Amino acid sequence: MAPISLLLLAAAAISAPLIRRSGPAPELYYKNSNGAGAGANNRAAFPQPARHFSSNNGAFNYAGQQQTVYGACSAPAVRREWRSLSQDAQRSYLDAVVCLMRTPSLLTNLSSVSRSVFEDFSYTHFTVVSQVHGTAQFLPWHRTLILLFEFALQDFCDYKGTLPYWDWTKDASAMHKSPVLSDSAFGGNGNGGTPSCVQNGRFSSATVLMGHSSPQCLTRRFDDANGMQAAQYTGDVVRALVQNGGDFANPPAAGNDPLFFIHHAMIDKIWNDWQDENPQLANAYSGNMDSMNPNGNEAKLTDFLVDLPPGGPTNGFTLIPAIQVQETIWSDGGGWFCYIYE
Ligand SMILES: [Cu+2]
Repeated sequence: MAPISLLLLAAAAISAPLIRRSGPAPELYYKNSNGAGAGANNRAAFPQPARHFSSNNGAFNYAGQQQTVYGACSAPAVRREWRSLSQDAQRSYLDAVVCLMRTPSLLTNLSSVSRSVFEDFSYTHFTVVSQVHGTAQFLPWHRTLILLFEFALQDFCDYKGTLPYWDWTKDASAMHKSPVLSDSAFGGNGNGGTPSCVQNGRFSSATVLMGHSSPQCLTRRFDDANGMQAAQYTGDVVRALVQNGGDFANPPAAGNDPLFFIHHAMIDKIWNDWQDENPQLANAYSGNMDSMNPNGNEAKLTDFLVDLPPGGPTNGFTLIPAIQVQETIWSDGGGWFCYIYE
């Protein structure tokens, strides 16, 4: 992304009011159960779904899932930037994440695969990593993963809030001063050892599994040597910051770090902002489906989101429900997708 557009985004984030999608409905959007066409003229026709999953059969259960119908989101949840939450709200978010790390896995009872519901997310991400990075599904798939994570916090850990996002542009000039990376929040950089363990914050005693042969400390290795101006916030600089080492730097292991979810909420917000500024392109979707075939251009709005492969150690249990890309294109399109960013 060009530096200038990030500057504009940063400026817009400071003063932007809450924005509902105002562009055209995706042409391929589902029709509702009465057969009525989708779109603004049929707004009231579809009920809000019981959007949370349940676990009463010991697995992620999507029986309550209803298809997304554009315009059916009448009361969107609002996601806020981390530092605009009260201390109490920050604490309850972190409490809920810790709780999810202590909630036994619903995908498998093999502790070598996934030990908790939190790790069900990092395991799923780990397993399908080549199909959801460097591919067309990057934005819709991560949008959905973090939405399900938000639901899991609410369903399994009684979390009353929404998923916060981390506007890292606010921290670009001094990452080590970020309140996100403070003692009372997500903790800061690793200790520089091998592994470079995070030793402060709410997750200093957590152990992580994906991408490691056995459980080990959560690791980070940020490069905070050069203060950055927002104008210098280029892709290379971001890579130096987050890809210098540690779990977050390695896509298969990235889901180990609780920062992953608030970081992807920021990415998701940027997608939203871009759609608002480019309504004629807001439904655009194309590209390759596998990072091993970068020139493929086979992706379609009717593709289903990538899920765990059949078989494997989870005995057919999966996290990602049958959702088509077109259902995810609008964060407040309807059904489960009913949130906006402040
Ligand atoms: Cu990812």
